[in-house]
Amino acid sequence: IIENALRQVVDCGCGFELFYQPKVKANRVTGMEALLRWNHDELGPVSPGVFIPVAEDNGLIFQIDEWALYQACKQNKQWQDQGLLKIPISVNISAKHFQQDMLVTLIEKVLTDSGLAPQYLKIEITESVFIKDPEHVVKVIEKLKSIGVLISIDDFGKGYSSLNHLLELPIDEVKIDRQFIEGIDLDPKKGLFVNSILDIARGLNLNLVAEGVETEWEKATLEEIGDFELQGYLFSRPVDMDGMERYLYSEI
Ligand code: G
Ligand code: G
Ligand code: MN
Ligand code: NA
Repeated sequence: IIENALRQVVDCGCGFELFYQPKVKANRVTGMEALLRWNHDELGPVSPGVFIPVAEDNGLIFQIDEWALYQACKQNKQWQDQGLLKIPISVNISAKHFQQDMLVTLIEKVLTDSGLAPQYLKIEITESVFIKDPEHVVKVIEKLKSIGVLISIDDFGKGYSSLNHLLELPIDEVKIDRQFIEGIDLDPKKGLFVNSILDIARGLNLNLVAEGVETEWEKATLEEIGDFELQGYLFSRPVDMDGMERYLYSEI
């Protein structure tokens, strides 16, 4: 059922909505992540955690990621043209895309068509991209870097993490997985882990994001440890375009 419904969405280009979640540092918005939302007439809201894996299996993911990329870049450019903050927008791109050659061409085209400067687009990838054909993946990432797009490693610490990736790839940012942030104020081991990643990130000159910050205690603990960009429900849930626009207006 999901598969057929997804096909319809992709064919008509309707049914998806892009939501946005701010990232903050020192109480200022410093970036935002674009997150797909899908509300189906009969199925109701379907989480990307459910439909992205289906789309990865049947190949629809290419069109879905393309739609999100276009939407995110056009929207960010429009906000910049309205005189709002010039901040990068982060877009999640499936590992499947990194096994292909067309991603670089696609991103160049999206940037040209939207008029967004490349330093305002950040691509989030998870380390699962390196399971298959890692040499090719590295080449794709290097090409993206040469265009001027920023690269972020998402969900770091979960699953297939390897410090190797931080050393060998031209990345700009690491996002520490939510599991290490949740209750960091109560668990010294989590603090230790996050502290070590911070040391490495500093040494490699990487931006570091703490994901899933939900409480003032977690925020305070992170601020004691060091200089992070923070993202999570404490600041804002992912919100629709109007919600994000209000958020951006409140910042100027
Ligand atoms: O927003 P939420 O927590 O429901 O997202 C669940 C998962 O779906 C996350 O892993 C997120 O990265 C992924 N996701 C959200 N939007 C997109 C998208 O546009 N493309 C891809 N490939 N994944 C997305
Ligand atoms: O895999 P990825 O990091 O792209 O997934 C991001 C997902 O995490 C989004 O779907 C978003 O809805 C969710 N998220 C964002 N902030 C929080 C938070 O503070 N707590 C929880 N539980 N989930 C969050
Ligand atoms: Mn993400
Ligand atoms: Na993540």
